[in-house]
Amino acid sequence: MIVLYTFGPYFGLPDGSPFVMKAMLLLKIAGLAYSENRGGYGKAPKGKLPYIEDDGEIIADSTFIRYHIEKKYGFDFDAGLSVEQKALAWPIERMCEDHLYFVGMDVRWRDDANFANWPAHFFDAIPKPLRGLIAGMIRRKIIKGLVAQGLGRHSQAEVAAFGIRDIDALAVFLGDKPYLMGDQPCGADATVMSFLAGGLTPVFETEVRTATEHHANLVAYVKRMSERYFSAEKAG
Ligand SMILES: N[C@@H](CCC(=O)N[C@@H](CS)C(=O)NCC(=O)O)C(=O)O
Repeated sequence: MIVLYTFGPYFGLPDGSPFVMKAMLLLKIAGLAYSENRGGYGKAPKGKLPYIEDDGEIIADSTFIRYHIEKKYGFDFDAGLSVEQKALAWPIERMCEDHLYFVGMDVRWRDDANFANWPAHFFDAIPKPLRGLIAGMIRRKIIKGLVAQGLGRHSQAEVAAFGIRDIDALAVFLGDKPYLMGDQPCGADATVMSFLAGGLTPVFETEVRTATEHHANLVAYVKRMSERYFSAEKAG
């Protein structure tokens, strides 16, 4: 059986990482059984989760996992989509993964209140004298990464404005369709659902979350996808 390496359920979500959630959804949409392993981070070939192990083969990165499913299992995530819809799916996914993701990281790790509310607790298992030091070190490393990426150079209000722009675009694009491209979920739904669900978690207080909550179609979409793919599971 395929093994998916995950972080585990956080923030009331099936996994704390939107990329891991995307991989879960891809496997579910393709109808492939998998087991989860929460102990793989230290051995992650690219230093990040998710990755999968399938019959001895290791595939790292959610998009490469998608390609693997398509190639090995012959599953077409974009069945029935026009050439134009397929072309559009790619920039929508890139906006979520390469822009909205960093907005979310900024909100969780740079904002003091949000950091204290949850990311700080990732370090609870570390004994007290070291805990604050390590948490501070990791936090600084992540913020440095956000500066290198670019978004971390802007004020938190400017970053939020960019995030809201992404959310508004997703809301307009989804419109009153049940799924991004119509009546059935496609590959890009795995991505969009994961990032929207992550952004809607009540754990973090953000203008982007409020903006998302104001789009009834996005809220209903997350509920629809959740019920369809995660209703049997209990998120932590
Ligand atoms: N492009 C990768 C991104 C994966 C990624 O950024 N994973 C994050 C969690 S959301 C991670 O493992 N971060 C841990 C680290 O950077 O040390 C994918 O699509 O799988």
